[in-house]
Amino acid sequence: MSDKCGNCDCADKSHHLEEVAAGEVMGSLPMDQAFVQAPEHRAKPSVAEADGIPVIDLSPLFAADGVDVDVLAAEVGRASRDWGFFVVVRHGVPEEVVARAAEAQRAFFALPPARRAAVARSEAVQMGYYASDHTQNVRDWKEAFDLVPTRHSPLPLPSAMVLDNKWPDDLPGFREAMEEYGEAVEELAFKLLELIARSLGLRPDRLHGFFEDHQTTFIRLNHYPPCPSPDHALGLGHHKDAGALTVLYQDDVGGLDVRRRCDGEWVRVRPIPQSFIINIGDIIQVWSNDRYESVEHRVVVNVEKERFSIPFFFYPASYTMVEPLEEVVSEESPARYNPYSWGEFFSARKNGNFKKLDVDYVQITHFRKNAPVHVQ
Ligand SMILES: O=C(O)CCC(=O)C(=O)O
Repeated sequence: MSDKCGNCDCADKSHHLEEVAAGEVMGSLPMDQAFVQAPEHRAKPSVAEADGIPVIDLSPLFAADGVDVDVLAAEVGRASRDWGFFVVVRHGVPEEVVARAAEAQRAFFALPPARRAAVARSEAVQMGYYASDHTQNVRDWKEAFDLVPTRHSPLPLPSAMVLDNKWPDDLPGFREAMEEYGEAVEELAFKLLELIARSLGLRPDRLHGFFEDHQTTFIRLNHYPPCPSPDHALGLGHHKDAGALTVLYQDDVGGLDVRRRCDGEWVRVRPIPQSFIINIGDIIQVWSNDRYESVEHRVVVNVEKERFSIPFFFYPASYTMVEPLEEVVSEESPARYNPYSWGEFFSARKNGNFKKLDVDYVQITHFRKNAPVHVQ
């Protein structure tokens, strides 16, 4: 039998087998050393639920009578500045669209391992299934499936990596549910972009152009199986989101922690039905020249319950040069970052992650003016 992979164009199908094995490991085998977090990164047995997380009602955006959108924008601006994340309710994404996507997600992860592995991502085609993700070089207790909303045709990344979808066979309604979800959440993402632009005193559509053609946005379906050792492992290690913003659906299990800006403590984000969590990402941090900052977050797992979440990573086109916007820099507030290519940054992150390279992730701090030179 040939070792050539029938699923993707790689010469060797062993990576799919690795994904199968990893899928089988989760929830059934004892902890492996690869999952063990350094003591300072482990979750304490109890993490306080956060008080005062901004919950923003977006319904004024849909009211027939003219509303003062600037009031809402100011609220978004305050939340972005003080927390770097917030929760939105009455956001306009229909409940049944979210429910269909959540149901399709559960159906996918209920497939036998070999069927999940049949749509495994590869080095060249980075959309699809995987169960061996590492954050900060420690393995995450989760499996995931990445896909791009199909209305977009992202260009190949500088590393020639392509973002083409792999759809599972014989999973009726899966693709349709994901496409419908992607379209509805993208509408919300554009509205948030407009509120953020207004809050920075910019033209409402000032940031839209970065996303109009060939955006590299993708959706991730996360599944965190029950974990025998939640005091040593994390579902997802601490990190900040690299893109512009993230629109996150979480189920009712809970486990998302964010690092509170005012005191640096990890606090738990309580699930609120029919809400989305919005994270400010690194790109908005750079565009706003640090007026808003991306927030560190992680996912804690538990012994009993599996958990599902769906982040929508709103990413610009790969040819975007990311730098502080000219409207926010001045003589008193000079640009704090050198320009960087989003496509190269994104490729480096994806590549390092796929190959599990034991190197520091490329970070926006490497582009800070006067930062030490970063060798990739
Ligand atoms: O599962 C979650 O709540 C967070 C997911 C996340 O931060 C990610 O996938 O980057």
